[in-house]
Amino acid sequence: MLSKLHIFWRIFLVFNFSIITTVGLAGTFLDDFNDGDYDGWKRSPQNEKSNVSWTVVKGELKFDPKNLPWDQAISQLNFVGNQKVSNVKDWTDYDLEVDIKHTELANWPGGIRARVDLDVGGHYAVWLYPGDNSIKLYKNPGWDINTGLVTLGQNTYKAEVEKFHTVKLSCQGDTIKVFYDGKELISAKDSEHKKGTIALCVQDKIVYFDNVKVTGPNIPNVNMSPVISKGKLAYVWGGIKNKI
Ligand SMILES: [Ca+2]
Repeated sequence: MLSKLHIFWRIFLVFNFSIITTVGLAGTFLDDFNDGDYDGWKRSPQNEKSNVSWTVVKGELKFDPKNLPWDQAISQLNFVGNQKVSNVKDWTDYDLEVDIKHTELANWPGGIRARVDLDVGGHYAVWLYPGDNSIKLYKNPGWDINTGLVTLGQNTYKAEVEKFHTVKLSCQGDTIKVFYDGKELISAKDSEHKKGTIALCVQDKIVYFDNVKVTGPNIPNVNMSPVISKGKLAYVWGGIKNKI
């Protein structure tokens, strides 16, 4: 039989271990959706109530346009924060990396956004065009991609379906860069959008997103999908109880 003090210390250590593994590296925000939800993410005002779906399937975030016409399907999911993250409006200089899997060699699967202004929707965006192997960096003053879009740069890339590839949008001061699988493809200078949150954006194709990672000096150290899931924690608790 273990004493009450031993039991206390065992429980204390388990909780500390879970907190340490959840926090991770300094200045890094992570969401790998392995906890089965997308807590903290919210749809943009554009088509906010349309019948497209954003769902977590086997630890990946899936967008399905549900065969709606593009102007009803187009949708964005912004990270707006939750009880763990409250400063998204102050995210200034950071790199956003997202794994993206396309399902067909066709245009209009969208891309990712950074420095999104949650009041009016202004942002920088990377859009991929698998139909013609091109990738573009845009800036845009509002939620709707077609309300004043300006192309800041473009390049070609080798599109591939049914496999994840990493897209990075780097915003450091007025230098905006785009990387694909670690290779720099676009570099531009622009100072219009200075801070704001991140977003995933799709027009009218099925797209999978995973491993959202943001790094920067004012980015909180948060893992939105903790290493020790509720199921595993219950297992650990069960193990402790059996030994008591
Ligand atoms: Ca995942």
